[in-house]
Formats: sequence, structure tokens, C-alpha cells
Amino acid sequence: MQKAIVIIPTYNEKGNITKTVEALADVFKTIKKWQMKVLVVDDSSPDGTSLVVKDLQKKLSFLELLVNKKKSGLGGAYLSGMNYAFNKLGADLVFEFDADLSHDPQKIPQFLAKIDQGNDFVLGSRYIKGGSIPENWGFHRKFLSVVGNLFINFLMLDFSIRDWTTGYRAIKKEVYESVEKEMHDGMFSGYTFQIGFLHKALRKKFKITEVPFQFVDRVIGKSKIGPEYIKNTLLYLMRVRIKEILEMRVVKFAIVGAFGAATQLLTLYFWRMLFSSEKSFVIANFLSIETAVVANFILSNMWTFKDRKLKTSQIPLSFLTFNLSSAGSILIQTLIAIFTANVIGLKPVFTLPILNKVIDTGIISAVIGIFVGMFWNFFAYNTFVWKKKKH
Ligand SMILES: Nc1nc2c(ncn2[C@@H]2O[C@H](COP(=O)(O)OP(=O)(O)OP(=O)(O)O)[C@@H](O)[C@H]2O)c(=O)[nH]1
Ligand SMILES: [Mg+2]
Repeated sequence: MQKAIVIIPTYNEKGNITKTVEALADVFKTIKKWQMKVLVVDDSSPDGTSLVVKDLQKKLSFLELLVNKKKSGLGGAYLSGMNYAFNKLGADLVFEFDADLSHDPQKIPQFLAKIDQGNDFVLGSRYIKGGSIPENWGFHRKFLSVVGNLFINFLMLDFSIRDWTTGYRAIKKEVYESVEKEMHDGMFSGYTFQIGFLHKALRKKFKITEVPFQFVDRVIGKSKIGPEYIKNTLLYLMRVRIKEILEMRVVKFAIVGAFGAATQLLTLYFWRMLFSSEKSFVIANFLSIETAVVANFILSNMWTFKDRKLKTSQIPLSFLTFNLSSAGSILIQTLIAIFTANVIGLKPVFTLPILNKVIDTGIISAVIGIFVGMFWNFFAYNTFVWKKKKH
């Protein structure tokens, strides 16, 4: 039979832990397909939470306790707890669960059903149909919670997950094993652990789904979540998104392209100094383009297409192809200029009737030309120069 362990991190939860464990015991009686256990991870709470747990262990055989000598934050507690549950207690699945009665244990069978259906990671969600946040929360807390989560949706451009910050979760061993190594960074020791873990699991394409639940405010004990939580979470998300966007090939391509254009303009002055006569202007122009092409080729090979980096023996032919596709781009831009001027019939300068403004169609066709040229280049680099490696 598969084993699921409900991990409860505790810090000064003496007044809550007994009720929480007993409520879990009631649910466990109804679960037949999974062997259920509870693991309390206590950071040597000064209020003696661990003593209460030790006492409970005398009558409850499913209850395990791990005591950490130091307070290491929520992330630290979960890392040590998950390591213990998966590697010492033989868990196939763990739950993240709060000690303060905020998470309804009656929902556990629904989480298990989602796992049985083939999901890897299940989130208890306050923001899908059937879920809720406490009505007595003040406006600013509700606002922060709802808008914060929506903001994350937009930032990640992912609307499949509605509750990013929930602390009620079921996580399969496979997910833990693939994400764990990246979670030892100090920035994940606190509450940022939650968003970091979820983001990494999402990027590794694990199957993630949500189960609605109604979040209940804690009645006994103090909240441990501090004001730095929001700042740290935002910082993490911003950093990770900027990194992800810079890793996108099109973005790298655009940056290298812009750098190439700047190279062309700057080196033009240099080449003109060397070739200063009227006649050799064409040569200077050509040389500045070619300088940009060389810079573009090197940067593309080292950065934009570094996963398809060319072998030394491939470079001469590939560089020739690269030059041809760049020439193709210039040809496209020229054709578009001719097309807009002659076929569509735009005169070089015309007056926009409503605004009574003089429009230089040269700029319009240049912009269209540059865009089409860029599309062509991106296509050509991908298909002719840095072809996808066949497996
Ligand atoms: N072991 C351990 N547990 C912690 C630590 N910080 C928080 N916890 C536990 O993590 C759970 C969630 O903490 P809470 O303070 O309730 O945080 P929250 O639910 O996000 O915030 P509230 O809604 O204000 O309760 C509780 O069971 C805490 O006792 C820690 O540093 N170490
Ligand atoms: Mg709480």
C-alpha cells in the first residue's frame, strides 16, 4: 500500500497541535487506499510543543516527531521534514499542512483522489470555485491576497494555477526528488520556499492541479509570517522571470540584432576614416555591415544558439550561409521599399488629411522592412545556420 505523510511544521503551536492531530485521526479512519501518517517538524519551540506531541505519540501510532535544534524557518522545516518522510519513513507522498487549524483535514481524500487520477502535485486553493478566504479579513488583507495572486498569474503568464501561495499541498516523491537539490539556497529558508518549490515543479512540467478549500483564520497562537515575506516573494519572482525572459531565444535574438545595428553605425565612422574618398564610401558602408554580421554571427553562436553551437569544421560554410541570409534580409527590405512606393502607390511623402500632418512613407516602409527582415533572419538562422540537432 502507498504511504502518505502529513507534514506539520510547528513553532509555538502548543495550543493547536492536539486538536489538529486529532482532526487528522478522524479523517484517516475513512481512508482505505493509502497508509496515512503524521510527521510533526518542531524547531525546539520554547512553549514545549514537542512535549505535547511526545505525549500524543503514546496513544497515536501514526504520529511521528522530528525535532530540529535550531529554528530554521518554514522552508528549512519542510526540507528537513520531507527528507525524513521520503528517505527514512518511506513516504510516496507528503502533505504540507499547518498546525493552526487553517486547513480543513476533511479535504485530504480529495487530494488523494487527484493523485490517484495521475496528478503529481495538488494545491489546496482558496481562489477556485468552492474555496474561500475568511470573511472577517480586513480589506487590505483580502486585497493583498487576491490581487497578489492575480499579479503572479500575469507575471508568470500562467493562469492554470490560481493559488500560488497556499500552504496546503500534496507532493509526490518524484516532484520532491527533482526539485529538492535546487531548494537549499538561503533565500528559500522562509516562506519563499512555497512559491519557489511550486515554480520549479511547474517548470519541470509536473502535473499540477487544485482542490478548493475554505481557509479558516487561526484562533490560538501567533502568526509567524512576517512583512519581509511579500518583499522576498516579489524579489524572487521578478528575478526568476527576468532570467526566464532573457533565456528565450527570440529575446536573445532581438538583443543581438540591436547590438549588431549599433555595431554597424559605430564602425561606419571608423571605416569612413580609412576610406574617405567619395568613391570608397560604398566600401566603408559594406565593411560596416560586414563587421556587424561578424559580431552577430559570433554572439549568436555563443549565446542565442549556444545549445546548437557549431563545430569548428562547420563554421566556414555556416558563416557563408549566415551572410547569405543577412543579404536575403537586406533584399527583402529593399523589395518592401519598392513595393510600398510603386505597387501600393504610396508617394514618398504624403499628408494625413485628419491631422494635416506630413508623413514620410520612407519611415513606414523601413519599419515594415526591418520587421519582415527580422522574421526572415530568425527563420533562416533556425533552419539553415543553427539547425535543430536530431536525436
Ligand atoms: N518548524 C517551524 N515551523 C514554522 C516556522 N514558521 C512557521 N511555522 C509553522 O508553519 C505553519 C504556518 O505558519 P503560520 O504562522 O500559521 O503562517 P500562515 O498560516 O501563513 O499565516 P496566518 O494566516 O497568519 O496563520 C504553522 O504550523 C507554523 O507553526 C518555523 O520557522 N519552523
Ligand atoms: Mg496559519
